[in-house]
Amino acid sequence: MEILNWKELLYPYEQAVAELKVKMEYIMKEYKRFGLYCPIESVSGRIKEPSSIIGKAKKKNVPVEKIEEEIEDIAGIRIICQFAEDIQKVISLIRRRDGNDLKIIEERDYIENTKPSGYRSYHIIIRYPVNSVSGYREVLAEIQIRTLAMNFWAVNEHTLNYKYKGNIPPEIRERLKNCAEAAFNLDNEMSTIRNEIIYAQKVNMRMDSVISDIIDNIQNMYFKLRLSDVEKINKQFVELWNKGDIEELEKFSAKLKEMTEPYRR
Ligand code: 0O2
Repeated sequence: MEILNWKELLYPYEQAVAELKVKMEYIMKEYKRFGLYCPIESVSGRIKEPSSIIGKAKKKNVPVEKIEEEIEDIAGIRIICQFAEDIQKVISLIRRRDGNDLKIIEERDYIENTKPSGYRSYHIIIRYPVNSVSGYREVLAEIQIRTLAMNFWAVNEHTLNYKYKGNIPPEIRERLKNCAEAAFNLDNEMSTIRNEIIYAQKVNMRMDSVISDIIDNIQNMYFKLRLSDVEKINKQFVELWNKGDIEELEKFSAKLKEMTEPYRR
């Protein structure tokens, strides 16, 4: 195989992964900012190792000069969702960007069409534009979308595949298939209490936000009011906090905001 300038080859992929990660993280931030449930649990990205690129090129009979065109996952982004239903939402969010900041080349649904190994995940192959000081380029990238349970299985299976160089012993393969089945059932079971969990997450977010507002306001009062008055307010806050009633805490927070309004001008 011809010698490649790996640094030069991989740089635009590195940039693509970094930009795509930031874009996904901003989607997450936007959901949080509006107090909405976010279909993305976490995002990660990686550049494929040169040894792994060479291995894949050899396996697929791809000549060096065609690596960039034919190895689609040199740049990879992984989006993890809490629930199987969220995957569809994430797919829609990505499809909406098609023709804007990325171009969808292919979609592979390994959830509907589970691989014989038991692998489940949704893949979207994209073409992504990279602008750098050396000019404009387009690179291929693979976006993998899967649930926490699907990921748990895939990460462990990948480790075993690496150890056994793709020849996992049949008894372990069998166990992995059982694990894939268990992960599938876990996703289904979790889906039945999805609404309950989403509601609980929203209440937790409201609680975090109201408590940090109250603490900020009380903090400011220490500079403006008499110490004994602030301590009285602090005591009321601790009592409400112990009760844990979100509505009462929100009313209390609104009252404090009103009280501190004149100092903020
Ligand atoms: P890595 O180390 O994760 O980068 P192929 O080699 O034909 O299976 P192809 O044609 O590039 O792969 O596309 P495919 O099948 O969509 O798979 C691309 C990636 O999906 C793989 O990259 C894995 O990350 C993941 N994947 C696919 N099948 C499996 C599987 O059975 N188990 C696990 N754990 N992951 C899988 P790489 O290059 O194989 O590996």
